[in-house]
This record gives sequence, C-alpha cells and structure tokens, in this order.
Amino acid sequence: MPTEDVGSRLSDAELRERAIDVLVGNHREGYTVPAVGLYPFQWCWDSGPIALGWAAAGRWNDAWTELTRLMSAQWPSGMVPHIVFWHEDNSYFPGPEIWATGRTPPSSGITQPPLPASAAARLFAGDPDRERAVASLRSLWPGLMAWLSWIERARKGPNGANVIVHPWESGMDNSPSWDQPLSVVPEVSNEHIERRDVATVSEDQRPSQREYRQYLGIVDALRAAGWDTERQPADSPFAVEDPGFTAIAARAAADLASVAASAGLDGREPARLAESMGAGLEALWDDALGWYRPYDILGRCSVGRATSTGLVAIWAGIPDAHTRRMMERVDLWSHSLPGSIPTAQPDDPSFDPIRYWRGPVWVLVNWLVADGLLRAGFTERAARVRTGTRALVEQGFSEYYDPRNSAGIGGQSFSWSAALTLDWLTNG
Ligand code: 2M8
Repeated sequence: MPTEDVGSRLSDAELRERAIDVLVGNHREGYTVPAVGLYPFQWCWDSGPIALGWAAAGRWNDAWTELTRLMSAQWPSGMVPHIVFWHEDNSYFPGPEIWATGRTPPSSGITQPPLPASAAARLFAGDPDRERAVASLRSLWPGLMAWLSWIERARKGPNGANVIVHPWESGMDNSPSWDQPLSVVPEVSNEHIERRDVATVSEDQRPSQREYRQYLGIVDALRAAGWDTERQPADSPFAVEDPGFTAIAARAAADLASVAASAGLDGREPARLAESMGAGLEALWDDALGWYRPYDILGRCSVGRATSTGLVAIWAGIPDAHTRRMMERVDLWSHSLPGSIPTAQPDDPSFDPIRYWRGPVWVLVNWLVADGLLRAGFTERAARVRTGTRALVEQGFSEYYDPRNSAGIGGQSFSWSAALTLDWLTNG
C-alpha cells in the first residue's frame, strides 16, 4: 500500500494514525468491539484481524490478549462462540437472554470461521519478543487445536467440507448463497422481535425482517435441542457445507502446522486437519460455474452463484487454474463496478449494492483474497485489490462500501477495516 498509489490523498502516516484511533476507540478491557453501538461485544472471527491490527500498531500484548480473551470463552466441546457477551449492553439484539446458553461468560451457542487461529500463527511469526511469542502460542495451542478438531469432528459434511448450522456462522450473514437453504427455515415463533441494528444503520443496508425472523427461528431450534454442539447439524433446520468457512479452517490448520516446530509443538495433527479440510473444500468446486459453491445438506444440492463465500477459497491455497477462473470473472465485474470486489454477482437478481453481504465490498474479503493471491504468486492482481481497498479506507473505516461509487456504508469506525489497513501499511 505505497503512498504513491494513484488517487491517494492521505499519507501512510495519516492513514495509520486514523486506523489506530479507531482501534483505540473500540478497545475495551482485553478485547475490541467491531463497532461501538452496532456490535458492542467480542465477535469471534473479528478478533483475528483485530489482533493483527494491534500487532501492526506495535501493541503486541493487546494483540495476544485479544485472542486469549476470546479463547477463554471456549466451550468444553472445543466450540468457540461467535459472540462473547463480556458485559451487559442492551444496544444489541439478540442478547444473552435470547441465546440462553447457560455459559459463563454468557455467549452465543454457534461459532464463526476460525480466523483467530491463523492470526495466532501470524503473531507468533512476527512478535519481536520471542519469549512472549513462544509462551503465548503454547498457551493458546490446546484451545486452538480443540476448536479445529471439533470442526473436523462435529462439522464435517457429506462432501468432507465444513458445515455451518446458521448463516451467522459463515460471517457472511445474508449472502445470496443462503437464500435457498433459508427458504425452508421456519420463522421465530413469537410475534415480536426487537432489532436494534436498524437504529444505527439504514434498514435497506441490513438483512430483511423475514431473514432476521428465520435467523431467530434457527436459534430457537438449537436452544430447544439443548445447545448440544456435537450434533448441531442434525438439530438445525439449516445445515450447509460452506466453502468460505472450510477455506478459513483449512488455512488455520495449515498455518498452525507451519509454526508448530519453532514453538516446540507437534505439527502433525494440524497438518492432517489441513489436508482433510482442503480436500473438503475442493469437493465444493463447481467446474461448470468456475466457482466454489456451498452444498445444502437438507436440500441435497449445491446452492448459490458466484459469491464471496466461494471466492475466499483463494485464502486457503487452491489450484492456480481455479484462482484464474474466479479472478477472470471478478475482472469482468470490475468494468462496471470500480470499487473492488463485490460480495455477490452483479448481474444476478439477488445482487444489492448496499445490502450488507449481498453486494457491498468488504475490507476483510479483499484482504483474504489479496493475501491468497500473493501467496500463490498472482502479485499484480493482489496489488490491484490492495490499491482498490486503499482508495476505500482513505474515505473512512466503514463496515462496507457501495461498489458502484465506493461510498462507505453500514457501521462506521469499524475495527477490522482499520486493523487490516494497519496490517497492510506495516507488513506490505
Ligand atoms: C455481522 O454479524 C452479526 C451477527 O453475527 C450481526 O449482523 O448482528 C457480520 O458481518 C459478521 O461477519 C461479523 O462478525 C459481525 C461483527 O462485525 O457482524
């Protein structure tokens, strides 16, 4: 992200200072909220990028603490919850009383992609204090491995890919990829739901009311089944093999395997998991579409078109031919939509340029794709994604951006947009 990028208005130093201000403003005791007001707790996969942001800011203790705090909420099965409600705050719905998981600290009862495991490996490799790096990784290791083992054990689908039991587990909540499996999910039984997100963000940028009622319908079903994290794919009315989740899990296992030996740990088990999850991901490749597609277990078919959940497979390390085919399609999109990579296919009827995961550009998706491209040697394409992302974040660290005009929308002063900018500014 060099300063001389065409269109740059801010210097690296100015951008850096603004990004640090966002993280500082969102920092709580030992963890960082994604956005004040909109998301006032600790979110699982957000913690990964946020930890990298703290490291890039030189605040290594905060970086490690972000991860240890998250992992301290791990369930005995190995599941790491997608939200940890560290304190009371009624500005978010559904809060702990709806989840009613009975856990201390209060948490949701579903997970999110295990990006924090990759963040731990990155922190370990980069931390200038080697003693702290070794001690921190060694203390996180059993929990991270238990998480990945639980994913392999309790969330392996018929194609060998990883199963999500709620769209929230994908992190890409209202992606058009979930429309078909969600269409058979019953809505929550009670009449009244108290959405708070629409108090902060315009309703046309958020999931629909029907989707929300179905999200809560799934929570109802899992709660009624007693939050048994060993059998959630059977308990949920929504069970889908997700390429994005699988890619992040496969890469997490590979990242842990790659640093194990230098920390005096055994890398054989994470290497085995990486191979197994990587094979599951490949099983989701749809050669006719030229994209990775989710598989709906209950409907017994592949679903969705070209969306971000298939594209982030690039982060895992995939065959070059698959990367090329997906990026050729992305290049076609960028003729009409200059604001970098939309999260859904622009000529699909489901596309909506401002509605959350149905079209807008997200810094995290760009970062995952650019990193995967770079590692696979697609240097020029990776640089293009970064340049496009820089033009967005210079306007402010928004939650997401309209790909038609690059306007920053959704929540503002958003943690991972700032954190990943810091990572790029610091680590190239
Ligand atoms: C969004 O999801 C939460 C539910 O988990 C929500 O809409 O209330 C998603 O963008 C998700 O990926 C993200 O982790 C979370 C916090 O940033 O917000």
